[in-house]
Amino acid sequence: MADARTDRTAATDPTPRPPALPGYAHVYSGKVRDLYAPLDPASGAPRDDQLLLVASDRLSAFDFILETPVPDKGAVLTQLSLWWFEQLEDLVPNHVVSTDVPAEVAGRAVLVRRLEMLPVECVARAYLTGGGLREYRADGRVSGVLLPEGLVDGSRLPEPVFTPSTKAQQGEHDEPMPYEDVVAAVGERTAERARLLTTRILARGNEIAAERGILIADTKVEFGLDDDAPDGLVLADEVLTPDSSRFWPADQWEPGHTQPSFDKEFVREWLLSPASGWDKASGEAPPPMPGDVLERTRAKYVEAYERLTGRTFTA
Ligand code: Q0Z
Repeated sequence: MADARTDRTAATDPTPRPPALPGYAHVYSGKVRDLYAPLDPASGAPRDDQLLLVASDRLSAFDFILETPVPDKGAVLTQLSLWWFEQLEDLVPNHVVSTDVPAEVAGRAVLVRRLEMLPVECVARAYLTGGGLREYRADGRVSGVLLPEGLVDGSRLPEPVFTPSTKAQQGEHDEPMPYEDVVAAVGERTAERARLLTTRILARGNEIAAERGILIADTKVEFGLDDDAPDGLVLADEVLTPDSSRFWPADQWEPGHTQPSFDKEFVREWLLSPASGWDKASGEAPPPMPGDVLERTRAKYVEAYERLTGRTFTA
């Protein structure tokens, strides 16, 4: 008989073990994704040149991983990221090797080149909100860049601004990292290239998304180093997904207050309403999502994918 105190598969466990994948060794798990190393068939040892990135259906809200997974979320985000890599191919090379992955994770996993990652979260902001807005209110700047006066929550910036942050430990929040610290960490040339690429990726993303009714307020990308790449940098991890970016519905954009989130609007609204019975300030885990909130949330991820790519999502 399983004991809920020791059974790590119990529904109450906040950190379920990632699924075992034959032929792969588990390397690391983030909040919503799992990382594996393919095993060399001859030696059985983990390869050191590749990784398998697996996106789960887990969803985080208010810094909690909700216990109800969102069906197909991992596949939608993986397919969206792959589509963006193609759209950005002329700007920057990427880490993708193959989408030929084990059946258990088909559609939501990608085999990638294992790179030496920059020790920096590369963030760019096209609209002002969140931490960027807090910085602006303090001294009129974000990440040292002087902005026009009179901007409010949701204002569009004159052009995307690079606002790098530190890579926090699991459970901690990233903190703003002054550009000069990025230079100290990776060198002038690489810092400048990362800044240029990150802002270009967001600008290109918004050019494409705006035609399809979505604004991308900000995004976080990761780069790996590769001596063979034109500028030494390779775009890695996921790119321009709702998990790595703030997507806003363009038709509801109204600077002056917090913008609704394209993907998490329904789940956040429900969690904050009396209907959920949850008190954000309690520090307790949120209750399981009702079916209608779950279905509407799943539909938003699929809608983002279909609007952006012009493709129909098929699981
Ligand atoms: C990505 C992450 C997680 C998924 C390391 N190409 C690469 N080479 C080396 N390292 C990475 C990559 Cl993408 C890398 N992450 C973030 C964590 C699941 C992605 F648990 N960490």
